[in-house]
Amino acid sequence: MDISRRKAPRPKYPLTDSRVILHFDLDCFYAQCVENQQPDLKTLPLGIKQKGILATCNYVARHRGVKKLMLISEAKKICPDLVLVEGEDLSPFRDVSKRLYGLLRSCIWSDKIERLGLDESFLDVTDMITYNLGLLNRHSLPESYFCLSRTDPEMGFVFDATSFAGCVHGRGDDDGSLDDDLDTLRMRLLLASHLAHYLRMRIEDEGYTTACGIATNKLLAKLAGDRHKPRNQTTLLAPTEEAIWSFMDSHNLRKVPGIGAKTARILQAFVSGRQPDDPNIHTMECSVTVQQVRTHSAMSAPVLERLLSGSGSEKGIGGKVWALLHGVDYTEVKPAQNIPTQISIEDTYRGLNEIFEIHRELVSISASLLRRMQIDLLDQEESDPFQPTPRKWLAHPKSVRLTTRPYTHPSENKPYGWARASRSCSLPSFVFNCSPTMENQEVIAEKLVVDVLLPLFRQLNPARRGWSIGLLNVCVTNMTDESVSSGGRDIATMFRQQETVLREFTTYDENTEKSAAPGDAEQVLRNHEEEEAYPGDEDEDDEPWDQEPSPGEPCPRCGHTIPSFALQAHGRYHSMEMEEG
Ligand code: TTP
Ligand code: MG
Repeated sequence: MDISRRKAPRPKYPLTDSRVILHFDLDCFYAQCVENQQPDLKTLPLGIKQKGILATCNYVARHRGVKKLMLISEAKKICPDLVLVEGEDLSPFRDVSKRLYGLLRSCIWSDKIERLGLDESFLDVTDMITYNLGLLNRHSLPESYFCLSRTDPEMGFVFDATSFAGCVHGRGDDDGSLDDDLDTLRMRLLLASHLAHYLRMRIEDEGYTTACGIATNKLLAKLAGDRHKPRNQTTLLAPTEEAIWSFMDSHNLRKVPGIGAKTARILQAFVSGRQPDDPNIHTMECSVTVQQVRTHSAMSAPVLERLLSGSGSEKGIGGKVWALLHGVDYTEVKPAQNIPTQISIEDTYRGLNEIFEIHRELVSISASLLRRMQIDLLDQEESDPFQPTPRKWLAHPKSVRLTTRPYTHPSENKPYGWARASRSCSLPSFVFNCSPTMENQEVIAEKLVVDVLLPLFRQLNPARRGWSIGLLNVCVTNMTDESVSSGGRDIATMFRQQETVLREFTTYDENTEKSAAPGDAEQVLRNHEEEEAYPGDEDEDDEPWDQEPSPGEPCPRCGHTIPSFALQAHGRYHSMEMEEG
């Protein structure tokens, strides 16, 4: 093997002038949200259920052996007094997530704060650290002051700069033998550890505990934060490449963000001398460490490229994975986004065959979608009731996409993406005329279904009947940010147009089976919003842990083994990760 081909990737930034990245991860997020609503639950083992699995559980339950993504039946066996709370309605979690993200965002100087899912954020605080390092008085380190504002010296906190806040991985102790470069890196990270602690306490004031990692890139910060959980923080002080490699080497391959289940399977097969398509490998937990792969005598970026490239894999995958194995991550913290990239609502069914059923379900999904669009895309500023200011759309999705999938029984074990088919077209502008009243939403949803979604449905399912639809998903996407384009449509103008718009199709609505009685509409929304229930099968949905556990199936995105009946719900978590990210 030509040794130069195995050369490790170089970090882009000199280690002493590197970025400072914080990674926050809320502890057992859904469980904390529920505990804050019902504080009595804090001391009890608590699980949040979605279908037949635990989306998460609190740390009291974890100490009793319960794990995230466990089957409810299994968790109940381990911990019979586990308290279960339904976690299908994501709205309360979204609300808390937005509030806490807003708090972090308001504390940093740049807009470099990137959300990952609902409970994780990366912050690039390099500017704040460089500024505060310049202010540090080396002669009075124990009474140091961290400035949180460049203009208001009163805004800040006192801290002891002789030691790190929280845990340190690596050479955190100043034994007097540090050279200047290492000393600078150490001081930068030390300051960051105090900033992280301050931010964690601000979040605790809001009732939520977090784990935080502090390091010089996103990959290392995320891995460092995982070291001490819950309610703790870890700074990675790794001043040399070797120190970074040694930190990386201790991790299981699957723990490395960016290395998915498929990649891990191929690499595990390679280092253990098996074929990647060995069926045993498919179901096996990943047991190889980064070290086993990184230091394997035949391993290199070109070898990784050959092993991992194939249909669907990105170009340059070998170099990317080689870099990750060495703790090198050039990716920037993406600037904060006010708007999601897409919004989708879906529901699953036990085989819809009649067009009136499909029509009815599409209207209910569309009404939920319109409501979500209003929450996420309308300017949230409260208007003065006496002088109403028009609320603006922050973004206009340009496209709408319908996805359908035939029903299959869970025992058929079809993978998540099996037979999903999609069609898109332009999103008609009348959806932006939707006012917050329920009646209006139903009417506009009806028009969207008749004008757009049913035609798309017929294109996707050209047979005249016998569709047995198992899933409907409606997604608005292709957002145009109005803050950077022509200045946004204002909703008052829309209301002025509304009468004309509504007149066109009010008659039609009155004649349909589902008239837009407010009570009905509300009921429909509550039942279906972002849900994947099987209507008409309440028994099974209510007590899924009474069922025989169905065989698990590895999630194609994260590799966790999920029971087939819960795969849809789990898939929704991943799509949320993409939307929120
Ligand atoms: P995680 O951060 O993975 O888990 P957590 O916050 O519950 O626990 P930890 O203390 O280990 O960080 O996920 C955040 C939330 O996302 C979690 O509370 C529940 C939800 N979730 C799902 O709904 N489905 C999933 O498959 C996963 C992994 C998480
Ligand atoms: Mg978490």
